[in-house]
Amino acid sequence: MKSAVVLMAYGSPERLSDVPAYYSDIRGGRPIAPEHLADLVERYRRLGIEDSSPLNAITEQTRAALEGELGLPVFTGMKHWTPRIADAAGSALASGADEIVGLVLAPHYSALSIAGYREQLERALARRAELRFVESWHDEPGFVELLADRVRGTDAHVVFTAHSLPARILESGDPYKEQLLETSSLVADAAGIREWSFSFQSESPTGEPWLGPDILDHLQRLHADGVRDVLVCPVGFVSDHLEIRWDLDVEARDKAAELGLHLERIEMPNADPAFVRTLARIVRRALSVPSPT
Ligand code: FEC
Repeated sequence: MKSAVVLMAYGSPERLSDVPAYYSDIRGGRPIAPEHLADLVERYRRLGIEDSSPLNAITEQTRAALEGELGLPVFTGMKHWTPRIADAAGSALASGADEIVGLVLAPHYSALSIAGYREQLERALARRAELRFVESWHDEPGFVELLADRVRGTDAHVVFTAHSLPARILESGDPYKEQLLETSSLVADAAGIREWSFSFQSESPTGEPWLGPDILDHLQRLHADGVRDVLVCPVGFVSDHLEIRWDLDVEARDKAAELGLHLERIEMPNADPAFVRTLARIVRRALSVPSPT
């Protein structure tokens, strides 16, 4: 069989003028309050996305490095921007692949996140190739070790974070929260960290309850408990993007400063060669090909 990889990420607008269409894609056509759109445009403006879009650039670096590591064609597909997942599927089929690994650059499964990537990919492939879709890699040893290396030796209280989701996911037995806590616990154990906790971040104004605690409230609680140094380890994301550079580096930092807390965050995995080797290992396993030891 001829194999290829479709490497999927959330996607990010390249220009401020892209933001309305991007936001509308995220909302799936549901209405957007003008003040929410204005607020999002302002966040992207202050991040300087007209000059560089970190998520898209890092995803391309990761794609190229993974292709080199695997010796297989790897195509990028974005959930909410271009190149779309359907474009990547088309390119993979055009390369002659009849076996395609679908890998999302998000380690934890939820019906409200990973399932959406899978649907887009399955629809585009329309059974023209065998799909080996990786549902979750939240306990992948290389990923756990990479994060453990970034928190090991700290004296700070480690706060693991991930994107929040509407709280209704818990009613359907969605594994998202459980997988997040499992990654956090594996990383803390591997690094010998005793003082740690978990909080969500990046809740969206959709008018329904989201999973908490949100990091901003959580920092307040930690401060009240006497914590003075915090190291944030975002386990639910793998690269620098709006939710990292704005929600943590601006909002959470501002909140910490207001409280008199010292807050740092780990470097994201981005296209770190050790991370790319871990992704390659996941792909090889999906293809039932042994990895070099
Ligand atoms: O850097 C960038 O330009 C993009 C950063 C970005 C990432 C990301 C990851 C996740 N999201 C997840 C769930 C939701 C749900 C909604 C939602 C809304 C937004 C909005 C922006 C946004 N998300 Fe996102 N997300 C990123 C960006 N996300 C912008 C819209 C405005 C706002 O909320 O500020 C609510 C949708 C709705 O309204 O119905 C739900 C999850 C992840 C992590 C997994 C993944 O990466 O796929 C889950 C990166």
